[in-house]
Amino acid sequence: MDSTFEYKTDIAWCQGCGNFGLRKIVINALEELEIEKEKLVFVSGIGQAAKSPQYLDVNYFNGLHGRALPPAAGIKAANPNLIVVVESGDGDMYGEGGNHFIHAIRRNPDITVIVHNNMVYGLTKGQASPTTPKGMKTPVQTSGVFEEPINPLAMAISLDASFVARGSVGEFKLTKDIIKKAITHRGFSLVDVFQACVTFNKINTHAWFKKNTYSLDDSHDPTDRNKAFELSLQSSPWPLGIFYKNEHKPIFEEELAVYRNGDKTPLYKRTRDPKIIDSLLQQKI
Ligand SMILES: Cc1ncc(C[n+]2csc(CCOP(=O)(O)OP(=O)(O)O)c2C)c(N)n1
Ligand code: SF4
Repeated sequence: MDSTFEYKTDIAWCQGCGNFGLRKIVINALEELEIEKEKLVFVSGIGQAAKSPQYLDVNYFNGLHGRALPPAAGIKAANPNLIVVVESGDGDMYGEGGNHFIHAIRRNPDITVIVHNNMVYGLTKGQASPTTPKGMKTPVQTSGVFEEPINPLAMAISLDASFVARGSVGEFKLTKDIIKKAITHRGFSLVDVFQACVTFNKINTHAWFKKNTYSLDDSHDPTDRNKAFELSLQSSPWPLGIFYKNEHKPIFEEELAVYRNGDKTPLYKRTRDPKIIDSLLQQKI
């Protein structure tokens, strides 16, 4: 069945790329949530993953490399009635966009961030990204990566991000359910999704992700931050599921003066009283 979110166009991804699987998962999650298209905005940066919104039938803003989060938070602040979803690669989000990642978590806008984590820079031909495993040889790191990779989940939990999860393209239902919960969660939601770059990462393949991951069971309480942090440090096998949730954090846009009285009228529908600005200017003269 055709989806209302599926944009039928040529797709510039290699055959077998994990981006296709995640595209399908995202489309299914949106369908099942019965989201009204008019209320949905996607935001992305630069990279293979960041092309994702171009292949969906959605409103989207395509920003500069690493710069998806500031416009996403801005869009949500300009109209809190919108559902804002960011799609990004590990290089775009944790490398070029690393600083924005940290500060967006601190601010806690009500946006969902889905990171296609293929552990390399795919678009620029396989150089190491911040999540490339130590020792991997790449066209640039020809003797192997000698730096430690970052751990985005541990980082997010340490910053008390309000929703932190990991999915995998090989786990369709699990990842779709996580994305649905992330979108309906109020606050900054991170969903890091393992996926293969079949062309430039010959180590972390579809089969490797399948073999080296397991799903958290219901005994994990996602409000237990210490346990979530402990789980985020696990690798080989890497846990999948919702690690951490904090439903008690103030939401960035709701703290802004214009919305503090509970009125969510978007900024474009408000009329400004020039007298207020005049009186403010007069006070400064
Ligand atoms: C500031 C800046 N630095 C570098 C680049 C070049 N560049 C474009 S895409 C890309 C890699 C993207 O990797 P990732 O975000 O992991 O996405 P993928 O292509 O793997 O999906 C790089 C380095 C750029 N466009 N802008
Ligand atoms: S280079 Fe890698 S990330 Fe890019 S489309 Fe091909 S398989 Fe996907």
